[in-house]
Amino acid sequence: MRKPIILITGANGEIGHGLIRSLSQSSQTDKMGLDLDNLDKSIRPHVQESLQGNILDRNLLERINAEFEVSAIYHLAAILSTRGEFSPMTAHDVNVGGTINLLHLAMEQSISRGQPVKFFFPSSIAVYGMNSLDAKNLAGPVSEDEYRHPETIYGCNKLYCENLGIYFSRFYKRLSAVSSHGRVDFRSIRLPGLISTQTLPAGGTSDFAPEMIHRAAQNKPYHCFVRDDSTIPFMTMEDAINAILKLMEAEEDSLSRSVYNVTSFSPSAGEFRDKTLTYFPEAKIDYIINDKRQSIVDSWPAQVDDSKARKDWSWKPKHDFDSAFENYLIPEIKKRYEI
Ligand code: AKB
Repeated sequence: MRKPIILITGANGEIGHGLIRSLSQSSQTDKMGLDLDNLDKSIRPHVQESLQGNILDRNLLERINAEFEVSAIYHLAAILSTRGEFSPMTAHDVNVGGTINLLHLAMEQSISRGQPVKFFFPSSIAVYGMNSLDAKNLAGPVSEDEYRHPETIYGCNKLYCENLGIYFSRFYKRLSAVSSHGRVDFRSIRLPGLISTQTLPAGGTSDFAPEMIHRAAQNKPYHCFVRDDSTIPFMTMEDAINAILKLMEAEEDSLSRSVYNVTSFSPSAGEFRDKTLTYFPEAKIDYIINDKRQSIVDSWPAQVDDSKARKDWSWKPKHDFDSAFENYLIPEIKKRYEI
């Protein structure tokens, strides 16, 4: 008999750390953490299986298919927007090749188990492209079906993988005699910039906000790489994990779509700086603009419309900008740096 598990890829990542801890409290099913590197010791107690490997290694995925019964996949492994721009071909291989491999695993598992496999895919505000600052500033909250013109390989990959997931869940091998409709229960959230207190961001373009807070907490100077008026949607990692779990627990017939926006607040970089200074008045935060990374942030919407998530699966952030700092970011980051 194969061992029942929930599979989390990118387990060592920012979302992986928080999600694995939450899943260990919310689900009785054993968890498998899969990552390119050995699992961090901080998350090992929260998984029953850990595997070091590459999501591009089909033999590895075949081994998982043979030895385990996978009821759900949280596919978090990805190369983010800034890092992807230095190596678009590698980003495509990992972000798209890895995702189609995991979707194929989900389909194989569903066929062999005779039950649907739930599949969470973290998409991103990077799928949007506002094509000018005027368009961005005039657009207002952007809904899921607007401005889907990504300007990074990461955004292109995420938008394509959203459609891959919909294909696998609704149209897979549509000329076959037997329909595979519904075998893969694909669900996705276009995540905004995320602020985690437990992990440092790696390779993203929204990293300026979390980097600023972590550097201030360590009393280290920070050179913000975007202008002070740069505005994109953000949320705390705590709210992101809550949103992911809430979407995955929602009744399938309550969902009007496969891909949803969520957001909590959209402060400018300058407002992040001012708020950070109220808690760390000695912090040294200035601006050394990286024009290339600035152009990426300028292509992303200032706000997104998350009314469909609120309507379909009762999404509601726990934190607004003020409470995020007061009740989550500052207390948790002071614990992390023993301040
Ligand atoms: C990035 O900056 O690339 C990510 C994202 C906004 O999806 N954090």
